[in-house]
Amino acid sequence: MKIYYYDSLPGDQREPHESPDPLPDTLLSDLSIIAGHYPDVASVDEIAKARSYKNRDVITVSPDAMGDIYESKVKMFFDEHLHEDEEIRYILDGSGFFDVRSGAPGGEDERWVRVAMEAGDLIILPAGIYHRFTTDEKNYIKAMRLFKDEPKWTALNRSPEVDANPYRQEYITSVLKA
Ligand code: KMT
Ligand code: NI
Repeated sequence: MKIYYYDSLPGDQREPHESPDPLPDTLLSDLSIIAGHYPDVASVDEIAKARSYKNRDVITVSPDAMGDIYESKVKMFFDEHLHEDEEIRYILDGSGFFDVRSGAPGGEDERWVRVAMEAGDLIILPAGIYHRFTTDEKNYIKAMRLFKDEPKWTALNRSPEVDANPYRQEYITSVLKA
């Protein structure tokens, strides 16, 4: 796992886009994100149990697995969005990027932070954080998606209305303290 500021320069979203700007050490905890390497599924089972997760599925995002809809799916995952639940992803194979928002919402210092994930990496994004996902230039990732009960991963794309969503407001008040 590697974490850095996204450079926001033109170019395909699947390129690394690594900015040289140094990242604050406390970045992940400031955003209330948990991320790390979990060597086996048994260690993921433990965290899932501790957080009362009961269900999971496995998704493969690749042209082979998805066929013609691959490009449109990848573009859709890259639309900035939030969820009303935590998003837990465990990478089983391949690699990809989760981008998360840092800085004051709508402020000049608001920037994308890119989390480059590969097999064995796990990320927990809190409810209400704006984020997006893309495959990298290898165009292949296999990930486990964990959820508490029913799959509840409706993506709410960024808009003034979603800014006012109670889960977004809770994240802003309790985590960003903005
Ligand atoms: C998401 O929420 O954007 C996804 O689940 C993407 C697929 S998981 C690698
Ligand atoms: Ni998401």
